[in-house]
Amino acid sequence: MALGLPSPSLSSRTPSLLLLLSAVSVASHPAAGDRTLRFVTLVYRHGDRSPIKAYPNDPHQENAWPQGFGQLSQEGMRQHLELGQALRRRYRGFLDESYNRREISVHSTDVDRTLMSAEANLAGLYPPNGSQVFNPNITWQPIPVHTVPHAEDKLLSFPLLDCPRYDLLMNESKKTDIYVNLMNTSKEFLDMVRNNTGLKDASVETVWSVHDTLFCETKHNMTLPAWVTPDVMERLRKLKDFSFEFMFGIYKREEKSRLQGGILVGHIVKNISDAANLSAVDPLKMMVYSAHDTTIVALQAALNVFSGIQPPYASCHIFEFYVESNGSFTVAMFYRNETGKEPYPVTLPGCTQFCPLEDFIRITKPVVPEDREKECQISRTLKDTAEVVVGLAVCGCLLSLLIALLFTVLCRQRDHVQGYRHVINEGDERS
Ligand code: PT3
Repeated sequence: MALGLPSPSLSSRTPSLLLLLSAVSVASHPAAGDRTLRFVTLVYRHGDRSPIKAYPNDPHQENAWPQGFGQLSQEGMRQHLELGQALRRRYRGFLDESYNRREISVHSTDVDRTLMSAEANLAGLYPPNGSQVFNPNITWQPIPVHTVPHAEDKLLSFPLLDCPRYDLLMNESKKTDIYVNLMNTSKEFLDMVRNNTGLKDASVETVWSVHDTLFCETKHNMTLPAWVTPDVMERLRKLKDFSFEFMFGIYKREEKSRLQGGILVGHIVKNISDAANLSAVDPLKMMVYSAHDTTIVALQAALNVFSGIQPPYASCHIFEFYVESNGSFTVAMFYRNETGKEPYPVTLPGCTQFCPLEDFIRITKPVVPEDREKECQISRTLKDTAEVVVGLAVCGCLLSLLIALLFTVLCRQRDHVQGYRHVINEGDERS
């Protein structure tokens, strides 16, 4: 089972990718050194799934999939079971051997594939032993996975919508050179995709879905139509990776993050800061979020550590919070994007691998919104204000002209009426 190694992406890579790739390949074991692991946060993508949808001319429609669209496959279940087992190995001695409801809290988006992935993962992390075996025929025990309805989810379902300021930033992103160039160089290709798929709309932003469908079909040994050559798949893959960067980066990454992944960063930083209270009895040791590729990208873009490549199935971004031997606190990040390999260390730009907590908070502060709802409103820029002033002035002039015209007409009418009476009066006098 391969989760896929990073490969070059479209845009020029940020220094963070270099840091990520040049980093030491073996992660520090949580128990290593003089530091003590205190709290862990995991954000993972669900496992292998069926496609979200088919394109109109697709020979494989929904009935080609055992559970229909968007569902976790058995391969996806195995991927998460394996991740859970790897986490059990990594955190042996930190987590209790038996499930302890006080030490772990698991949250998922309200989607079948993420809920099921969390369950498969927990089966690997907490196989029951001793008194927790409730049925000798199954090496599994139920463990709660919390969720909120999609419409109320403001933490894990990205991109978060209903944000006019974000919409504006996305429109402005379409004016960037990188986007315009890509549009121009992809025009013929997108026309070809549109013709073959029967889609009305196949743009740089929407074509990821065609790649997604074809990718799932390939993974599940389905025959692809003749137009889908390896070159076509490669171009679709690049466009799909670009669409992730486009959503959360490329232009005004920091501001986009304040409206998107920065919310999750703020939440994680808050939980880590709470874990710094060493006098807590039965402290929470692990917070787990089961989510999507977009969740990991939004998070990594906010942290400025996104490599530009779609996170593979069951990939996992790890935050480890330590108490150092001198009593200070540090945060270390890791990214597991390949089955069977230790997670890669990820360094927050501007900090060290074991980043002092206060530096971690200071560096991430610019992407954590204070009041997202307010920031989502479109603020009046100086240009907007000037436009409003000019508009008002023009309206004012027009109104004055209208009043002046009205006044003149009224005066003339009055003169006319008075003149007529005068003639009558004159006539009366004469008679
Ligand atoms: O595969 O991780 C993924 C996707 O995020 C998927 O889970 C999803 O929800 N896509 C949204 C399609 C509109």
